[in-house]
Formats: sequence, C-alpha cells, structure tokens
Amino acid sequence: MSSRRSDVLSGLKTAGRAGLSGEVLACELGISRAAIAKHIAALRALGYGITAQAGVGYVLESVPDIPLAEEIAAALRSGFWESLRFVEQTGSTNDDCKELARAGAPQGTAVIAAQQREGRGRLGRSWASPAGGVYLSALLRPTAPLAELAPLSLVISLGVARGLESIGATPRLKWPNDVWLARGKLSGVLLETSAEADRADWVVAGVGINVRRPGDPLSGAAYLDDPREDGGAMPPPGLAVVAAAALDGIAWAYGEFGGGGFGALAAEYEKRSMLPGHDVTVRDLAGNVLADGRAAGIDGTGRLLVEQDGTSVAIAAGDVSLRPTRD
Ligand code: BT5
Repeated sequence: MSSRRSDVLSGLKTAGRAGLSGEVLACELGISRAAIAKHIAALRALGYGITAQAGVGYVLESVPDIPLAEEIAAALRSGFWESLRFVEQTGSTNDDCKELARAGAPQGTAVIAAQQREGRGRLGRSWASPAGGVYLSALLRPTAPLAELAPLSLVISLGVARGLESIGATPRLKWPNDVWLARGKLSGVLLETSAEADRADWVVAGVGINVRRPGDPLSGAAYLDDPREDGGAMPPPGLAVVAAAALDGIAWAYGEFGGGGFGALAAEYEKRSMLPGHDVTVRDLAGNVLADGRAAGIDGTGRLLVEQDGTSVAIAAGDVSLRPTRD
C-alpha cells in the first residue's frame, strides 16, 4: 500500500465514527481532494467499507478480513520486519520472495498472500491455499555456516506455534516442519535457500496457516477456527492478526536461534512436540524407511531420536508417520 494511502487509512481509523471530511484530510496530508478521493476509491477496492456522509465526511465502517500489509503492521509487536508486501493472489509467495532475495531485498522482508494458485510443500507436493488462510514467505539472511542451519525449519515451526499461542491457540509440533492442532495439520514450513561456499546468501521461509475451515476442507488438515476438543471454538481472529502473530513468533525464534543456536530453543521445541512416546515410521524424502520405533525426543541439533531395537537412531531429515502405539 502506498504511504499516502496508509496515511488516509490511519486518519480514518483515528477519526472512528466521528468521520473525517475530504477537505480536512487533504489539508492534513498536504494533497488535493481529488487525490484523497482516489485513495478512498483504492481502499474500497481492497474491501474497506468507507461511507461518505454529508456533514460528517468519510467514515470507516469495516476492515476486510484479508492479511493486508497495513493491518499486519498495525498488529505486529516485533521490530524485525523491514518490509511487508501483500498480494491478493499469486502463484507462490516463496517464488515472489525469492525474486526479492535475488534482487537484494533485506532480511526481514515478507510477502503475504490471501490466496495462492500453486502453493508448494516440500518435494514438489502442493499446499492447498484457498482464501481464508495465511500464506507468507519471510526473507532471512543468516550469517551462520550452512551446516548450522539444518534445524531452521524446526525453528520456524516453533516460532509459528509460539505466535499462534499468543492469540489463544494450543498447537503442537510434529517434527520436522509441521504445526498441528488437535488431530490435523494446521501449518507447514517450506525452506528454500541459495548458498555460496559454506554460507547462505538467503533463506526463504514459507509458511502456510489454515485459519477458516472452507466448505470443502482438506482431509487431514486442521483449521484455526475448528471446534476444540473441549467443545469450544477459538474466536476467529482476523487473518491479519494471525499473520502478525506468526511473524512475531518467527522473529522471536529466529532471534533466539541466531543468539544461541538450536540449543537455546530445544526445550521450547520439546515442550510442544507431539511425537515422544509414540511409535513412528520415519522415511527419507524418497520414501525409504530410515527408522521404525518409538520417538524419544530431539537432540541439541534438532535431530529426531528414535528408539529402535534397543538403540537410539538420530535422524536429520525425513517424514514421520504415527502408528498406533503398542505396549
Ligand atoms: C509443507 O510441506 O508442509 C510446507 C507447506 C508450505 C506452504 C507455504 S504457503 C506460503 C509458501 N509458499 C508456498 O508455495 N509454500 C509456502 P510438506 O511437509 O511437504 O507437506 C505437504 C503435504 O501437506 C501435502 O502433500 C498434503 O498432504 C498436505 N497439505 C497440503 N495442503 C495442506 C493444507 N492447506 N493444510 C494441511 N495439509 C496440507
């Protein structure tokens, strides 16, 4: 959103029900009334409900439930985010963010979409991205050697979980990159990186979060507004609030990781992990079985530990399926 349009919007928000005339707005911002009318039209096109009443002026009646940069910025607490870019619809926010990374955009740039046409998971899997979810990609430029970045997808998923807790959700973590709610997958993380020698030039961390249950929900997926197991339902927060919470959580986790490595976060991860004590099969990304046993936890570098035939196997990357627990 242009900074002038943002100024018009914050003027309307401050005025509230009292409204604000085009004349006063034009005078305050030092632009013409015609320019104000243009910004009002653009805000309406984005979905803002703005009425024009004689003797009152413009009144902001409603804010659209889409993760607009302006609304996210207003809800953010972290100072980490340099630039937020909203797109109504795109192929994949990861692709958009990678383009910005290659063009030299700074760490702390994020692209947020209301919908994706070709949302991606790992290994070319697809990520269902209808309206009603949050799809974002964050540009990071870590300075640690590449070998130390292995736990980064755990770090990001932990950040997302912590962020969602701050708005009242009770998510759990499924190693390596899933955030679950009750019995379904709520969120996933896709990391893409470009490196030279042993340093990353950039990392794009893509996060999809299901918020509103669509008419045709995906099997195995959870949505933030699903009824809880105790029968209640989470009051549906606006999509911008969900996006801001996730971004705040990511900034926190990434900051901790930068300061003390994964060791600084391992206990926080473990606390939310849903795997320990469960029988699991772990496969590599080609589908070969890496371990078949009981998940015990993670080690200080984020590897999953599985007890198998009396020995502990440490796994750095893979996909986990839960099996019914036998005793
Ligand atoms: C992931 O992959 O979980 C990473 C998802 C990352 C999506 C974000 S959205 C913003 C950014 N832009 C992108 O294009 N991608 C990122 P993986 O662990 O491979 O899981 C993919 C699997 O999750 C699929 O094969 C489905 O089984 C399942 N799935 C697909 N869409 C889902 C959804 N909306 N909710 C829950 N599960 C889903």
